[in-house]
Amino acid sequence: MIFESVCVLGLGYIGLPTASTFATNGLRVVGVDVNPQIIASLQNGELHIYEPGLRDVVQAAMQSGNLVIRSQVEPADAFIIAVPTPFHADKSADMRYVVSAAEMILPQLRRGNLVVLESTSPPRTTLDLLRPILERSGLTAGQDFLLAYTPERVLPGQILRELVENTRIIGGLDPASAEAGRDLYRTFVRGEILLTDATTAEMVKLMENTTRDVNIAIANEFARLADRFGVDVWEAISLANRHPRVKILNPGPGVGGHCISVDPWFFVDAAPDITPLIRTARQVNDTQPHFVIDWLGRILGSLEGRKVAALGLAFKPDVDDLRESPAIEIAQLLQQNGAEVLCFDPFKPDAKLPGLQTCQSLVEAISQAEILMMLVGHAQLRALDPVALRQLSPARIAVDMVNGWPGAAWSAAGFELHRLGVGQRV
Ligand code: SAJ
Repeated sequence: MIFESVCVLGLGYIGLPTASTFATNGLRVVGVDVNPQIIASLQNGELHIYEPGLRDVVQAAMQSGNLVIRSQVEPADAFIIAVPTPFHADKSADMRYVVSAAEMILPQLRRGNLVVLESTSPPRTTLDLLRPILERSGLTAGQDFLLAYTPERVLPGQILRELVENTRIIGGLDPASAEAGRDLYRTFVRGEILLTDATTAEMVKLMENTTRDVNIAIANEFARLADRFGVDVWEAISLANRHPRVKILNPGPGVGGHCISVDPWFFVDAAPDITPLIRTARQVNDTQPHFVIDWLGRILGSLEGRKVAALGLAFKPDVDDLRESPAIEIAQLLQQNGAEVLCFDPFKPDAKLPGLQTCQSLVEAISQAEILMMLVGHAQLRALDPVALRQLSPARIAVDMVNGWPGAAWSAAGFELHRLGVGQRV
């Protein structure tokens, strides 16, 4: 099939790079969002999100005339839904954005169109939720229009490269739908494109993120065990990883972001009776900030009145995304335990967070601190020079949650350095 135009619904971390990349590869693209502020800023050439290289691609796409930004869906050969799928307070999937995107497509859906869902979704969403909504048009999926699911699998921080290079899985309602999806994404995907059915593709996505979540949970549990048994978990992991079939991930302050901390719940919610492992892994990772606070209480004594510089707020290194960030949860818990916390993130120096005091600069955050705490392994924070910090801060205690500060250099500079997952050797 040949595609000349595509309409992308949702201009967030996935929709915007996808829409722009289609446009720079020659398709006419209408990017649609329901948030008027996002539309206004994009129309002024400003981005509401940070992703390395994205500004250039969006500007190139808009300057070429191939990408236009709209608040309403316009007719196109294909429609791509890339809207958020968060969860409710009870951890059930909140599919309202997918539903409203599908309803926005309805009036424009024509015979021969392809509709693709990219949003991470519970198993059978394409068949049982999306299909019936689209068929309210009077057209039948598989006969009159094509319907597919393709998971986005790009890593924040490397989205533009991974969008093009990663293997793409496309699951069709029927083989013709999957093949049409392949023809569409071939526009820019240089990696392999593998075809399957829609529900398998949905499961593949959830399985990937669930596997990562479970693996991080075991790493976090190893850190707790190492702490109890007087072992350095980082050393133990690097030695265990010399086994040819073992690859343990990194423990840390917890699992954040809008993917790995959310997606496994879609399985648990859809089939609670058969998913005890997935649920437990989620609980381990969700409680990691509390473990961190208990550990800090044990090594530092009472937190009451202690002046802490909390360095790093993002949900992971070298991104500016603060969503579901365990670093923020730890800063809040520190404060609830009586500490006086000043936060700084080099990627979001102007972050405003409820109940937390944020600083515009590193110096501001550390100049009165008693304890320096690295919560996120941003390269800039890892590279901090302890000798220089001694001149800028009265702090003599440092806490490293991500094994990012070399112990010998910090001790030589006169710091008492504590690392998460490193128990007292006796
Ligand atoms: N984390 C650890 N230890 C590790 C790795 C990560 O504690 O060893 C933490 C991070 O600090 C962060 C969280 O886990 O808080 C998630 O970070 P991540 O880098 O593992 O993943 P995301 O959420 O940025 O992106 C994931 C990716 N999925 C997989 O690697 C299987 C990405 O490919 C997906 O496209 C993305 O989710 C998504 O959108 O679903």
